[in-house]
Amino acid sequence: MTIALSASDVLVVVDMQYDFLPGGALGVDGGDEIVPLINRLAAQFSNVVLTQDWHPADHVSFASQHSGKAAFDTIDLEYGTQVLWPDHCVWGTRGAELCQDLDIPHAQTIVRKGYNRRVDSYSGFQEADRRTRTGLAGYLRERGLESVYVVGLATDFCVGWTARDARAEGFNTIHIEDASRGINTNGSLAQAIADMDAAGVTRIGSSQILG
Ligand code: VGL
Ligand code: ZN
Repeated sequence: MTIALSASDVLVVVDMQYDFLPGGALGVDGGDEIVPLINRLAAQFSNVVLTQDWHPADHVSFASQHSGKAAFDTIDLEYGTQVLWPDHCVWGTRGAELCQDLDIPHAQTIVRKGYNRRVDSYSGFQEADRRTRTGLAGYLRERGLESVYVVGLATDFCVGWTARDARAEGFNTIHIEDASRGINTNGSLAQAIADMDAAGVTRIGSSQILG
């Protein structure tokens, strides 16, 4: 059975940037494989929003900023445990650019996140301090959008956190599982799926939209 999409549905395409594609600074296995699928899905939606991970060169989430630390180590910051990453999505660099093979000319807005040096932001809705808002929830509400479909990279970080926050904001939230790929560090992928389930995020496959 396929889902009939309506004008109050929005597709949120998370972080489809060169640094998250194979060969990028934080390349996600299979990240390139989902581009054509996301294009086909996006064609079915009248509303599409993109997110873009967007960091200053000295961002707190970069292992390079913490002596003695390596990528994928964790540290404790004021707002909680932070995974340390290779430098990625530095604003103004090619790695931060959205993949040119995305074919979504009708995308309506791009939400950047992670631009505050001291706070990471996996979620498209709010930063890791769980207080600083990006404005996305207000944007969706003002546009009368009610159901949020989430795809992109990476399932266990930016996709998962964006989906959970969408649900927490009261949106009907659907993760299209085969249109996202995970990083999977220290069991993060299974954890993210469990967390989304617990939060009330619905999980579907793209065939439920594309037939
Ligand atoms: C992401 C790690 C660091 C993501 C962003 O897009 O999932 N992951 N920054
Ligand atoms: Zn990042």
